[in-house]
Amino acid sequence: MQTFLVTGGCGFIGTHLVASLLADGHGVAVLDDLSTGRREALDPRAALVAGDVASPPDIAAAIAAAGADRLAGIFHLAAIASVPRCLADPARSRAVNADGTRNVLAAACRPGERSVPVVFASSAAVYGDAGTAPARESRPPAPISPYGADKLSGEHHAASAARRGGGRATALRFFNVYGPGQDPSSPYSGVISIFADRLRAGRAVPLHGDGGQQRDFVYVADVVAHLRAAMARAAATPRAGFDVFNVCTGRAVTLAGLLAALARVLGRSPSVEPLPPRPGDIRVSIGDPAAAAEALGLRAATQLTDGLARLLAPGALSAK
Ligand code: NAD
Ligand code: UD2
Repeated sequence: MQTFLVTGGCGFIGTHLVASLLADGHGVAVLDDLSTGRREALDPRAALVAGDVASPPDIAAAIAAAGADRLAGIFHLAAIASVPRCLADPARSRAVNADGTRNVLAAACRPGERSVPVVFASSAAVYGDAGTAPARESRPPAPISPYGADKLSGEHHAASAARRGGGRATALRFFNVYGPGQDPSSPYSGVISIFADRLRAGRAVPLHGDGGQQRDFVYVADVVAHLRAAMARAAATPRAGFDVFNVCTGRAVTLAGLLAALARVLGRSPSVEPLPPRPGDIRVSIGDPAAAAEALGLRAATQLTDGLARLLAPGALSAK
């Protein structure tokens, strides 16, 4: 049994990660400011510290709650996880998504002391709108939103802290994650949960732009498997350093194609509420999963129709 700290552990991906760690008998402490996450979504076996990753004392309190001596690693997921929200408040985006990551890494990688590995959520948004070929990690980043720029800045802070402090940091660039527990009532939620919720209720789906936007949708259980594999790899790698891997399927789906797939699974034809294109929106976002497959030994294998069927199972499509 090991003990881990999960920042953002009350959120969509965080609650799935915490459940997976607890199911394997590990101890878990969570640092979450409950801005989008919900206390009730967290398994009571995890210790919750309500606090902010933008505040170094809050991070220290969470590490103390986990038990500094027995802490095996930090999964850092806390962020403002929405492109429009970061556009609306770029100062807070920077404070949480860039400086928050710097703070977590500063606490984990301490020159001359025991460092703990950090695996953290970066984003496909760091690539920006870089064309139709699947993005490899070596593609020069070109973010087009404060969200993407601050995620990239978080990567740079993590890399510099790991090199300087002798620790190990792994950035996972998640593409578009979906699955049970993503709150469909928020306009800032992922498109799949919003579309599925509206379709199931027989309402029109709000479609920004022409529906030709392409995304690489990755099922949340596959994301959790990548997080855990990256932590296991970091723990088994004694040398200090920084790695970055995409978490994606390599398959492109247009929003129009997504609507058709959802309609098939639900047996219902969609009506659309047309909306203007969203500022800061990427047109095409597809990743190359080869580097993660090679280094971590796994692939995001869940097919979209299987993932949608699990999402649409009774009781699954709601904030947990
Ligand atoms: P989420 O909003 O459901 O979860 C984020 C959690 O972090 C919430 O519980 C929230 O309350 C908490 N949080 C936010 N700001 C905080 C702060 N300052 N201090 C402490 N806690 C804070 O989002 P999610 O979809 O679960 O995303 C998790 C991570 O994955 C984020 O870093 C996000 O940027 C990244 N990511 C998500 C996707 C996706 O498709 N969902 C894609 C790429 C990257
Ligand atoms: C997602 C993640 C973000 C991130 C990025 C990686 C969410 C909420 N955000 O941003 O964290 O790291 O992927 O590139 O998961 N759309 C509609 N109607 C809606 C909602 C969205 O048409 O009601 C469109 C939107 O304009 C975009 C696409 O659907 O073209 C996907 O939007 P999103 O908000 O689900 O995700 P994205 O790609 O902006």
